[in-house]
Amino acid sequence: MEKIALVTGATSGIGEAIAYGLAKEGYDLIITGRRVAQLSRVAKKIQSEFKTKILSLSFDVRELNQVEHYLGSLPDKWQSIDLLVNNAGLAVGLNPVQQGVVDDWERMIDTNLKGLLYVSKIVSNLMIKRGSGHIINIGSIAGKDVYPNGNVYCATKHAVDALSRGMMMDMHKHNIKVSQVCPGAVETEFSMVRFKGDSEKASNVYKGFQPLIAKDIADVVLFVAKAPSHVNISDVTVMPIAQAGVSIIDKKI
Ligand code: NDP
Ligand code: 8X3
Repeated sequence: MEKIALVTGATSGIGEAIAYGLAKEGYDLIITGRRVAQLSRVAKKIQSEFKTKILSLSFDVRELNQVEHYLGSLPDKWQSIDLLVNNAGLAVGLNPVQQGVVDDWERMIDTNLKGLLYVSKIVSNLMIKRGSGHIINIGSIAGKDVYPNGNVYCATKHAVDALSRGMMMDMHKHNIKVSQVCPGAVETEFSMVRFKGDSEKASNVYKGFQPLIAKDIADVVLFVAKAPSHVNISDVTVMPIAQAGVSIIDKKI
């Protein structure tokens, strides 16, 4: 087996691009996401180009029993995970707290925060047994600052920021690196999910400037993953040139 990477949320966007980039680098892959057809599309695309061995696991990171079922009983040869990319995440809705939708809040908190924890607990224990590993959390510029109506999404990404630092303290004595990559605006399915399928609202987010593409973030994740064994690039923020802060985007419209 080559080195093994587990990428959560690999069915679209940033996670898909990271999986592709890691395959190109020679990693074998465990890819996850809820959408079975999308997972199979990604696996086929990668395997049409590379000799990558792929284990596709379709589960919901919010469901502890599903996470434990799939990751707690991995076939022996897939347990030696060298790299975990905690990417699965989402924003749902954009409202002031007083008009917040509780179900939206729960989807964000359960996915971005609890899901990341459920996956990390199991995988970090596998890494600790082997005495090495690397965990890269996909945070956000929304984990460094807040914007109007972004309240709960920003809170979950601030939590990822805190967790990344806390996990680094827990893991470094086990020779496990923990890093965080924090993107600014990247054009993916993110805004379609946030606006619940309203394509006009979603496409407006990226109008009037050149956003990042998923590959831009994948390239940074690969750079972080490929650092020499004594180097941990612990926190990287990546924005489009038109963006100078979470809500400072120079739009030419
Ligand atoms: P996408 O919507 O394209 O991808 C999100 C991925 O997360 C999908 O693969 C989705 O898979 C997976 N996912 C969501 N919920 C769950 C769940 N409950 N269980 C399992 N998998 C889940 O958006 P992005 O690629 O943009 O988002 C990836 C990460 O990047 C997120 O953490 C996001 O917060 C972060 N980010 C995005 C930015 C952007 O501007 N796009 C900027 C900063 C950070 P499926 O639906 O198949 O379950
Ligand atoms: C996604 C970036 O600014 O839309 O994390 O919240 S933002």
